[in-house]
Amino acid sequence: PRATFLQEYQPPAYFIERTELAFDLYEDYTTVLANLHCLRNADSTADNSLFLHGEELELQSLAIDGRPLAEDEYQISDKGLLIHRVPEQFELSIGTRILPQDNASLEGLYKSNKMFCTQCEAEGFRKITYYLDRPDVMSEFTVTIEAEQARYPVLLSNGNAIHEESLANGRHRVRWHDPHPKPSYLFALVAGDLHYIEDHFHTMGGREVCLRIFVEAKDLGKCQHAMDSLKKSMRWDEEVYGREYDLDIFNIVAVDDFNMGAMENKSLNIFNSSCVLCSPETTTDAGFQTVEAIVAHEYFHNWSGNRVTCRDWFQLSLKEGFTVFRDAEFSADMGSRTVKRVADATVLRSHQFAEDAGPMAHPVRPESFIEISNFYTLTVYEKGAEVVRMIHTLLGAEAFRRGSDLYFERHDGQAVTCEDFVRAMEDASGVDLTQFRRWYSQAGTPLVTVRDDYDAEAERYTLTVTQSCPPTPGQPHKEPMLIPLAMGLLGEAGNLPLKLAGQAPDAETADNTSTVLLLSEPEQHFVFEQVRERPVPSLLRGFSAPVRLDYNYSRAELCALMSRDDDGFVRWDAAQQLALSVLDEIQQQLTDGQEPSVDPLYLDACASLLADTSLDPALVAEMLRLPTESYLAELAAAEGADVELIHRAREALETALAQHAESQWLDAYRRSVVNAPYAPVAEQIAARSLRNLSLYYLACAKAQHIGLAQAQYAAATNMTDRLAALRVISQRGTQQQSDEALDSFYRDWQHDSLVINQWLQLQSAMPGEGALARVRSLMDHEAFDLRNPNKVRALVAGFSNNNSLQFHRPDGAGYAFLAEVIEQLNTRNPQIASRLLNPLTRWRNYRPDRGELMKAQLERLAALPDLSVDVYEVVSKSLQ
Ligand code: BAL
Ligand code: ZN
Repeated sequence: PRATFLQEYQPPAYFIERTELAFDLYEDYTTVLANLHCLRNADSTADNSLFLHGEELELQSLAIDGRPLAEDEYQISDKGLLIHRVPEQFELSIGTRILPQDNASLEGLYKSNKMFCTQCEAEGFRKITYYLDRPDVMSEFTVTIEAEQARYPVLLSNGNAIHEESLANGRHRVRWHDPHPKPSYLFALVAGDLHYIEDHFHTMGGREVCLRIFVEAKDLGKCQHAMDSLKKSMRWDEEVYGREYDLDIFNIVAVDDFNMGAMENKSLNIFNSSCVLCSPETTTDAGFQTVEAIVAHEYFHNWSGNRVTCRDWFQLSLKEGFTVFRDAEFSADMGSRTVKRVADATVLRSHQFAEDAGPMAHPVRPESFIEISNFYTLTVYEKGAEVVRMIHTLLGAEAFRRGSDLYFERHDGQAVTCEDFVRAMEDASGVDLTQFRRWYSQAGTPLVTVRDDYDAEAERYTLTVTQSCPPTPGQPHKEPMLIPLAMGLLGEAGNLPLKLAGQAPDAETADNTSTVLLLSEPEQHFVFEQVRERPVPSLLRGFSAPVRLDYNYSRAELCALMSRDDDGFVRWDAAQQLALSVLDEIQQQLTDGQEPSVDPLYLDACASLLADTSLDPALVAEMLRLPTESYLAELAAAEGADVELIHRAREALETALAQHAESQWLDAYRRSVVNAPYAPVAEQIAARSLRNLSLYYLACAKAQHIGLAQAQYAAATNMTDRLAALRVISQRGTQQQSDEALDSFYRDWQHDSLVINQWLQLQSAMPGEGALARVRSLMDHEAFDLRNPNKVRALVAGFSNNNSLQFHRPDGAGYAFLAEVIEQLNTRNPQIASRLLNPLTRWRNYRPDRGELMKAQLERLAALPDLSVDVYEVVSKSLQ
């Protein structure tokens, strides 16, 4: 397989001004007739041949301006159709036959349960018809769908329905027209026996938009939260970005078999049902929040992605980074800002930093790829969002808004680049982002090291800050980045006023307690004056940049930040760092053959945190959650992670924290009860979060507390409390208690596939030697289906990502299991197969006994005769 390079970008030689598609859907095949109104790009110097992408298509007819082409006028390969000579302007008619019912890749047109649906991003449209399947070819689409009326009463595509008719033979036909030119990746089609809920939204310009969510009849009761979220998103985008919706209808469809979370097709968003359906009885708080965030994300794409789209797939972060930043701010406005920031920072640090340090490391704007599906990554999405957030920090909210206005105005209807986005931000603000652009081109996580010096006599406090960035594949040397480091200084009585030497007293930062230091050099000094006591530096406030921070805090300093700093993120981070430092010490004790003893400073700090009822319970819960074993393994990568040691140390700390603060846990458990009817609102979510964490720790403290979990399970009226109790019973209860609870859960919920996915996921993380056998037997359970990505993620990815100790069994059986599943999915659904590889790509992070076993599985996969491009790319890069 050949790589594609950003440097090789060429504008298209032809445009397709109008696209007319006619679909005839049948049970055993589908025909697609495409009429493409093509026009030569006057700027192109390419010859007059035309290459159209196309895969897995059976060509049935081909004509230019009505004249069928002779066989020597074109050539077909497994990548597409080459027409040797075409005129300047012409109508190309292509008839193809496709097999959606056999399409297990879930790309292009396929069947999920009994419905037809599509997924075209990034390069799925080429499995529907021959086309210029690239985002810089934007076309006005008219789509006619014909199908059997009884089986498929609902026929949907983008834009407005302009014609409907019943046909004599029990079939019917609907025609859709989308007035907004769009690239093929935003095309969508749905046909099925669907039902909907409907609502309306009045836009700021006075347009009345009809909103519909289409689902199977059984799911009609699970749509209201998504509808509420959609309306909130539409209002928020008007208020915060001045963006108004631009059509009279907006449709969402829920589909069970879907590779991604959702897809922003113009006016016809298609959602993985797990990201749109919810109800208190079946969905956890986290599930409700996911639905709200993804509905918002896809809606926001209407401007950041659809109206202004990407020139090529190297620019993916142009729409994804920006849209993730937009949805994160939306979620922060809807709930708890600090908790949202902590959640996002956790994902960055535990998973994106790992990607940045691994064999698949790539810049936010990658420079090459073999398979673009492999680049829908945390780097492009989440780090990309952090890059946009830093621009927001550097410009300030008002100038950022001027920048986004200019960007949307300047590029409306265009396919553009990350560079265009940055230039609009510069032009609107006057801020020079020349150096900042390196965030788009350099991979790897910068390390910011801070050292300090306090001169008591001169009342001067100096921070020496250095930055570096480790080499990544293809990028051995890195230039310094522009890094906004938000910070403050904590004194005995609270945060100190900041006076930076050399800054005028009226400077923005001079009279408050927080500032943003701009790091641009390998080493810089920042001098603060009139500092009357030795402060504790409060660094990287709000996680102001996606960097690793190194400052040698003492445990006492971390306790001070944890209990008293003004910044919620710093408080949480201090608690995490304190836990890491204590875990390190325990690992050392275990290595030396000693009984672990936990620093009482940490335990007391946690106990008082737990007892402080003035704090946001959600933040308290996050502060008391210990780092995961997989994150600890990432941190230990340099010396080779020892999974058993990590597990034992973490268990020891968990038990100590549980027992030391048992009465506080019990008190928190009792006082955090929610008496109001379930609502997915910040206050209730916070209470449930602390209560369920308390339940977990209580069960760690004493076996008899399992009784509390059993009582909670029996009395629960919502899935958050029910599942939390089940998790505690299954992880901490006896075999019998666990089996009984899991069986009872299955009996109660077997009719609801999304609920059963949570049951599968929960079991994938169960401790004990039998874990792998359990997962294997669940793969044969009636509730499992290898074709359904949600089930694969729940059970298989759940096991390999969240069950560190059992996945990394010394006999290598965990690795062999994962490779087996990847092999089964390799040709069927290469995108999912490739994603499952992730934990194996980290083989260098582990001690050689495990690392070699992991590598052996990668090598076995590499030797498969029919390796998909997706899997090939990840496996081969991991072995390099
Ligand atoms: N564009 C793919 C799904 C999403 O990021 O919204
Ligand atoms: Zn997106």
